[in-house]
Amino acid sequence: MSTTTRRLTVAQALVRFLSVQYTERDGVRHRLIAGTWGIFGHGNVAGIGQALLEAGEDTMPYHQGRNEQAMVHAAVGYARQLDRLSAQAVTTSIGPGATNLVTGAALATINRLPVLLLPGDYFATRAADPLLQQLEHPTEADVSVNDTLRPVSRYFDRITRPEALIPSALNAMRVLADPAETGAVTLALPQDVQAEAYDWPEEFFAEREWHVRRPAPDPFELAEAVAAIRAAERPLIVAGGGIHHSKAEEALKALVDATGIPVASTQAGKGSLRYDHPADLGGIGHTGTAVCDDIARTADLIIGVGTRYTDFTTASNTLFQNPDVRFVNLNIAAFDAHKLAARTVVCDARAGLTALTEALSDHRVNSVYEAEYRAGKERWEQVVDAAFTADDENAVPTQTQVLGALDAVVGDEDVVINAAGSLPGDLHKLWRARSPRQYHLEYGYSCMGYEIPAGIGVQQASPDTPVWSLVGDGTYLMMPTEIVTAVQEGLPVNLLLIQNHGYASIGGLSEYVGGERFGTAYRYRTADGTFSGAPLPVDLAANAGSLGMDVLRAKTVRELREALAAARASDRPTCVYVETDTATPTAPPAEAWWDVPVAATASREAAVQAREEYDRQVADQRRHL
Ligand SMILES: Cc1ncc(C[n+]2csc(CCOP(=O)(O)OP(=O)(O)O)c2C)c(N)n1
Ligand SMILES: [Mg+2]
Repeated sequence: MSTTTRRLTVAQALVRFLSVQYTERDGVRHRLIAGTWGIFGHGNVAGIGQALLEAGEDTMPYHQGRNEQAMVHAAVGYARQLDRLSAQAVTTSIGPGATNLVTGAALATINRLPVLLLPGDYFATRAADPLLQQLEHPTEADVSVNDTLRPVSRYFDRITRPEALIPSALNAMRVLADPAETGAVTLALPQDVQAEAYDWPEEFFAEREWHVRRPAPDPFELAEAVAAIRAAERPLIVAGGGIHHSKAEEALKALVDATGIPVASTQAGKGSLRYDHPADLGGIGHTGTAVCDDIARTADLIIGVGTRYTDFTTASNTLFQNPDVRFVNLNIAAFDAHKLAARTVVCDARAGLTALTEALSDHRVNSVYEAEYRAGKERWEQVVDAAFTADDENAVPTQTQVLGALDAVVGDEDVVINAAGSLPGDLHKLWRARSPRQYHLEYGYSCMGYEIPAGIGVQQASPDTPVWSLVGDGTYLMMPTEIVTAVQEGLPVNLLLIQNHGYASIGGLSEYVGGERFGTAYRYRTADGTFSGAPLPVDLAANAGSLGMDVLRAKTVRELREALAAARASDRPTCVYVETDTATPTAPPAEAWWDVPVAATASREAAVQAREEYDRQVADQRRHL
């Protein structure tokens, strides 16, 4: 029996293959690779570039980016908005185009968000080495700069022969669609191989559906978890990003409504319950709310659902202070389920929460405990109100008042995106998440520059949803490039740009750890060699305007609210620019610690004192065994 074959280049075959891959979960189908971002150079211009051209927009939509890292951020934002059921690919030239992917790949892998990376690579034949941009390794001839993508990828292969694409492409799809393993997947493509023709079996191009599984809890593990919850006096759920990925928000609400167990959320998990649900205690940990951290300190059972327990969540292992505290972890990844010596339930979040609700339908926490956390939540609501509200509408807003103005303008479905600076802490403490996808904080990698490109990805995924990218001035300067992409694609992303002349967050941290704000302000260099002169005369609003955005400058609280409303109503990408009052403290202080080691010996007094404070705090650190 002869097999039918089709003669195509490796690049043409890959694009055709990618265009017919689908995910399926709960009976709903999505394109697994819905489009391809690309910046062309030698290494992909004649291979993947030609293949995309030949395939056409209907088969494989192409998006033009400005920076390779930013293209990955856009793809990550897209995948997160679609619960990881649809992803995008990113193609690059060899050398610098490829290594620009590394930061984006790390971000994707850490946050467990799928993206397919297709960097060009050196000639498999080595016919003309060294190529332009080739790193020649004197002792390991098969090393290329793309090997830097190995530790940040969940799957990596270099396609050095055409037929090797077949198993590798299938494995790439397996990993991208796997709810536990997903992240960045890299297929490095030597440029000569991309252009080489091969007779591909026709079956390679047949539609393929990748079922995104929802593993049910193991009966033994479930029974142990149920027993632990029944025995607990002060249980607390820690809701992580896994709840969103699994679309388990309603299942969480059902469990909470049945049992009265309160919910703390990580940065990735915020919005798992609506902010006004009586059991939603808001953010946990270093950037958490007072009520949440008080309950966490005294809880005897922590039920982690879809969380990685980062240091921000555990306050660097100083938060869970009850001597008898125990952990039950529901996680689809056994690796995370086993953290903090927990009882494990390795399963899909929705499946696990639904099973717990069934098993605990007759169980409710003590009413005294319920009254305690509800009262704490009401007190915290007043803290939020105080931080959001400005007494004088004609004054320059503080940063929390900027968030208050945004809070007054957004609807239930608006998406608010942020990743780094002082905003993540303020948002985690204060933001009132009204719907599951509203709070889009990338805090696995907390990568400055994620916000604007991610806004594009989110807007592509949800064309009718107002999208807000929140950035500080430092973040803006790091990666404003994709504004051009939003303009080109007609995506009405809103940019809220907060000018405070430097790294306010790191300045504050530096002061706390005895660093005296060294190197954190954007100021002129003075005669003594320090950056302590006047603020720099940069005009970031003009910069955003020069890249094609509409710009609204707001000087007061009132002007800001009006500008935000106008931006939201506009169908063009719009930047709302505001300078903030940094002298008036309106952000609530940290309720829990974060471990940033301080110099053990120093000649400057600030560091000596900071070390004394450090030694006091670190004494609370414990290992949960
Ligand atoms: C790519 C990257 N580089 C460095 C950091 C470390 N970092 C975290 S916040 C921050 C400063 C952010 O400044 P800005 O965006 O102006 O926000 P602000 O702190 O002023 O609120 C820095 C340098 C980071 N998170 N990401
Ligand atoms: Mg700043």
